[in-house]
Amino acid sequence: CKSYKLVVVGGGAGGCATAAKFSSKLGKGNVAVIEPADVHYYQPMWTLVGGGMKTLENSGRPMSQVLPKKADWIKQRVVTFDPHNNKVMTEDGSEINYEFLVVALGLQLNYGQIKGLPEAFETPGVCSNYSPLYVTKTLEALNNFKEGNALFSFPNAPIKCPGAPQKIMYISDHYFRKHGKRDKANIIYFTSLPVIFAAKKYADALWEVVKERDITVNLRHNLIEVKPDTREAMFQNLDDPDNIKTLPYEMLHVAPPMSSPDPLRQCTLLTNETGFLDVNKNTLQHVTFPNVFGLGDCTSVPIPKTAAAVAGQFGIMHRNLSLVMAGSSPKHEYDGYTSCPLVTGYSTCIMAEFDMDFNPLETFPINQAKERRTMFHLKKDMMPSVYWYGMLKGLWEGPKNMRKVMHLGMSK
Ligand code: FAD
Ligand code: UQ1
Repeated sequence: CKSYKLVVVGGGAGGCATAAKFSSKLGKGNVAVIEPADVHYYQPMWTLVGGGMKTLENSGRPMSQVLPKKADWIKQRVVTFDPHNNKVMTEDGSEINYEFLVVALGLQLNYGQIKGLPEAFETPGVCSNYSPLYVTKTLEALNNFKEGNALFSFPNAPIKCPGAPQKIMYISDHYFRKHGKRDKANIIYFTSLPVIFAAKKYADALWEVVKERDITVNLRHNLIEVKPDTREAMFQNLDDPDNIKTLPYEMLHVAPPMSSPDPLRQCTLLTNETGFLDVNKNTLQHVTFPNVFGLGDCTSVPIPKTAAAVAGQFGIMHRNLSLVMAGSSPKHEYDGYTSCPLVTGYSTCIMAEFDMDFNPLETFPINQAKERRTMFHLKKDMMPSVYWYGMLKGLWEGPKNMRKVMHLGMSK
């Protein structure tokens, strides 16, 4: 049975950054990352892959290349947590002991919860930017679109990058215009939420975008079934559950329901009532096990889940964990910073950035609710390098310092 000073579960955005930081600090043999995947994907690129601006290959690197050399990579899935005995179990039956644990498992995609959807993915026109299995079907659906309904769904569950289900809709609108088929397309957004976007400043801007582009928005509607044989999708009105709308589709883009991963959800010692890792939302330390920290999509921190948020959390988490390792208590506090680059076509983007109260927390001293080319290039051409060479090496903690400089020290 192996034993480490620090075990990191999950080698995605948060786990990889954490392993890089602590393996360089603690040295070889002291840090392990448990991660089953062969490929590490930069998921934020999938919006662009769906629209044909990047390829799926552009978005992935071999896991062996991105995980830090000084950490031991245990290529396994964690199946059980035992926080009272400071150990985790992996699929092959091994036990791994830790002094400190960082949980960064991300989210599980539950496509199977929508009746008929798994079968519908085998047919043309049904796509999803959320999975490497289905993201390349999005461009195919756009290419093959002739005429009819193009439907875009947002599920009745917390998801990562809550802007992504509508980003691809704006890209599709632009694609249809560029290819002279916009007048043949009826674009409709169905969201389970009561709002178009959580932060009001950007929601107001997005309502303008949908109006201008002639897009229909149905709030509080949830995709419950897909019928691939008749090419129909069924949406339930969440405020009037007996009211079910059935629409034919030519294209259907689905954001699946998501949840905390099963192995974590099953360990109720570690999770809250909704199944997420129960951490203090400011210090990121677990509420009952002080030697456990968490960051990223799998935690209970009440903010929209994004890689930008993971970057901000990482800066706080690694400092607090270092303090706890040294026998002291956490003193750094996360402000809830998150960012969602709302791509609105092939050359524009609204750069939403806000705090835990959904108040804007913008990096640049310009109105970021406006659609801009500069922000599109930041998202498409600059963020991938920030991610691969900054974030995954434990060197990027979000744009906080940049924001302070840009606002001459007067921003939070
Ligand atoms: P992840 O990066 O998802 O990593 C979780 C890791 O845990 C994975 O490597 C997985 O293999 C591993 N794992 C899972 N189960 C187990 C197990 N049992 N044992 C061990 N390991 C396990 N964010 C932005 O900031 N900006 C954007 O523009 C943006 N756009 C997005 C667009 C799309 C289409 C998608 C899908 C996401 C987007 N995001 C964006 C969100 C961003 O990708 C995530 O918020 C971020 O990756 C979360 O990091 P994480 O470390 O919490 O989880
Ligand atoms: C960010 O920090 C980040 O993390 C790496 C992202 O993930 C890909 C983002 O999409 C964005 C927008 C940020 C925030 C950075 C700036 C400069 C606004």
